[in-house]
Amino acid sequence: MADIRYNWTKQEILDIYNLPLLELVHRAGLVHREHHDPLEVQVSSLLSIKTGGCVEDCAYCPQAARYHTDVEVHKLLPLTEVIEAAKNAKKGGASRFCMGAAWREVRDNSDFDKVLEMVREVNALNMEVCCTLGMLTEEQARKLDEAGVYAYNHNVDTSEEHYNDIITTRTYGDRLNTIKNIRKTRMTVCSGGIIGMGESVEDRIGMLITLARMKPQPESVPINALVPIEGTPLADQPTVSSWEMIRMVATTRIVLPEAAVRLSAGRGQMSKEAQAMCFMSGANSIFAGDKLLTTPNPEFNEDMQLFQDLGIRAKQPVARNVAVEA
Ligand code: SAM
Ligand code: DTB
Ligand code: SF4
Repeated sequence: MADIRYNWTKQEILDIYNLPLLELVHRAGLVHREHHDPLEVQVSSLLSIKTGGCVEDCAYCPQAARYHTDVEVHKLLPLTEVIEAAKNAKKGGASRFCMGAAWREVRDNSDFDKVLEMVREVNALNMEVCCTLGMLTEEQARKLDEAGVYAYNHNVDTSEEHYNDIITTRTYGDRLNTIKNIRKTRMTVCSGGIIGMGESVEDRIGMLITLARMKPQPESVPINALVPIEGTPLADQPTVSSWEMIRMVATTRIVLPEAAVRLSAGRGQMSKEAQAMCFMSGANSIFAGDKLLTTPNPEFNEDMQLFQDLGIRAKQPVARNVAVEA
């Protein structure tokens, strides 16, 4: 698209972020309408296929082994359980099924082979398959692609400057490298971050610059509000205000005009009206289902009621390597 810019400066984005809120929402809405159907929202469903016991030290994460959280740890789920969950998600109206694992990185072992089988089977249900399994080599990315993964989620999480305050067991460069490996395949890139981790507005903008300078830009950008978890170093962070979430979504929409902007974690802390303002500001994707990976999410029926109240339609899946069911 001719009007995608890859050379945004910090000051330009800062000026956008700090516009009077109603002006910002309006401008983001205009960009949104130019590039997307404003009444269509993509619905993803999440399943944690391997929970807890992770060796990394991500300060926000309930699944890091070193923090004492009350997350229910389990090994890789059996295939049948995953397929059952995917079928239920599809029945509920989700077009994308996202499988998450509390791994630092994918290892070439039997668990990875099992995940590849899960991908093939979920794909055969005519759903877009998404995975978020940690760092990947080029070879592993290729295997996931061949099994039929539509999108791989790997968040940059925050700005490069703030990264070391949040995670020390890997670098920003490691993250970018995995994203490069995803790009070498047909998989689409899903990458965003979290607000409410004690970062400055400049850090939020820095994160958006990282994403906006990627060529091509990520197809999907999740914006998470921190869900503070007892036992993690970020447990006492104050809840992100809805206004900040709306500002962040609107700014993301303007600098990443083609991406699906996903209103991700933290939606449960927002009113229906605030969520509606996020949709007006360019959010066009949500996680639905009563659970994210380990924390609660709005009830599915509640979301469908909200869609009805706002006149929103759930987007149909884009088929990949799939024979559409009769
Ligand atoms: N282990 C893999 C990784 O780190 O890439 C995949 C799973 S990890 C849980 C996926 C993303 O969930 C993280 O990058 C982070 O952005 C988000 N996340 C985790 N805990 C969160 C929390 N408490 N609040 C908001 N977002 C969170
Ligand atoms: C993303 O950016 N948000 C989702 C998904 N990618 C995998 C995860 C949110 C997790 C919130 C905390 C939890 O439920 O454990
Ligand atoms: Fe592990 Fe991912 Fe949680 Fe970090 S975010 S501790 S890598 S599961």
